[in-house]
Amino acid sequence: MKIQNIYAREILDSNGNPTIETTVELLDGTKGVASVPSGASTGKTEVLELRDNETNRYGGKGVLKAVDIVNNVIAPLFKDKEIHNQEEFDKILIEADGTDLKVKLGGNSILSCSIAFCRAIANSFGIEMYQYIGMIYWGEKYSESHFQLPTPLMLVLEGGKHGNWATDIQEYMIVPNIAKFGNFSESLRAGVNVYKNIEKILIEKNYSTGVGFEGAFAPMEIKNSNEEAFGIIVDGIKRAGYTPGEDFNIAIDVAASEFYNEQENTYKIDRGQRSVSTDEWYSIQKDLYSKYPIISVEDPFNEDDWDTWTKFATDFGRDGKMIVGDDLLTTNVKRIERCITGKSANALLAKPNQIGTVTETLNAIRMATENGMNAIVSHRSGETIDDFIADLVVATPAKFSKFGGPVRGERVAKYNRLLEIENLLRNRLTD
Ligand code: 2PG
Ligand code: MG
Repeated sequence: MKIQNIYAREILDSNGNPTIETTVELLDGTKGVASVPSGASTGKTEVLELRDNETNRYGGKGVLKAVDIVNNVIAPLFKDKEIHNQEEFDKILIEADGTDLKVKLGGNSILSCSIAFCRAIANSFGIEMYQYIGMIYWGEKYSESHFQLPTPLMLVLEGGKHGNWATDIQEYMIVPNIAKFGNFSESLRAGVNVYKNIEKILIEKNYSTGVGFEGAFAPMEIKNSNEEAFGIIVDGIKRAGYTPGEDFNIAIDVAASEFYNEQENTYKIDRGQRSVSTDEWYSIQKDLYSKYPIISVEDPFNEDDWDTWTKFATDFGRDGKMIVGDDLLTTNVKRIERCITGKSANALLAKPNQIGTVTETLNAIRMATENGMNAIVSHRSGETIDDFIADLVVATPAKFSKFGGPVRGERVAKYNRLLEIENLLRNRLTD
């Protein structure tokens, strides 16, 4: 496949911060356009998100340098070049950068090109994006039977950095029992029902119903910081007519590195009012989680504390419960390898922009799932309407999606794409 041109521009993400959108044009006239998301609670070992750092423009968050790199450094690498597949495309980018954290060209510049190329090829073949990703992932073992819709971890309450610290825990999600609801669309519908009932409960309590970065409620009136949130969710599930622990379970993202104080080696909880040691934080969490139907805990401890992670994963990560590494693993095969050896977590949160290319994201999912870990494909708190991650989760063995609440256009874009794929797959089977 010959590349005709690659070019980028600066656009806005869902938080009003600039991000990059890139177009890859093939010689046959087809195009692929992609834009990349941006995290707020980022892991230390993520690839570099290249920003202009010119404080008089978007508070330093402009991405004109990244745009310039795509237009004037990356585009010439591919001009009139014959590229055979995604791996070859990504390898050229990885080698041109040459650093572990993509500090030369920027992870955002590189990823926008990688996804745009992936989309251009799918368009040129006249196939769906998930089919092309599936071809890359499965190679000779490619079969449509690998495709499956995920169980959505649906965000209903948010705090931490995403929700003005309404709670210490960053994300509270409901997990529909997809076997019980029968399929993805029914699970989503039931999840929206719970979401709406939680809204009613908040209104009755005179709590605010404004949403945080990812489309879930972030009521500052919430008391007792974390525990009340669990109570509200359980009530919401019941009020919608479902049984907690059966129809719906709960998943959380603690994002503990965000309130860990390195100097003191303490966790600052209760909106920063109380400092507790690692051991205390461990037992507070264990107590809390034993009272509610929690089946997945993400980032319960600081991202460097591998030993405590291992202890917690052994202790809590049993009976199908997931201990999810996000900041711990940063979609990086070296860290996933360490995690597998040390049994520090049993699930990977896969985010393409933590590592910078489609190929490396697929490698991370492969390493995790071939070694008995679950994989969850995740959005970022700053998103665009790009729906690549919906196709990604369908094409790979990742069984879960984390795409936020069922409101805000940039979140709904991913859910709507999953609904579309569900239809496409259903029609194919009945063809
Ligand atoms: C997370 C993500 C997505 P952010 O911590 O899992 O919810 O947040 O994009 O801010 O890193
Ligand atoms: Mg996280």
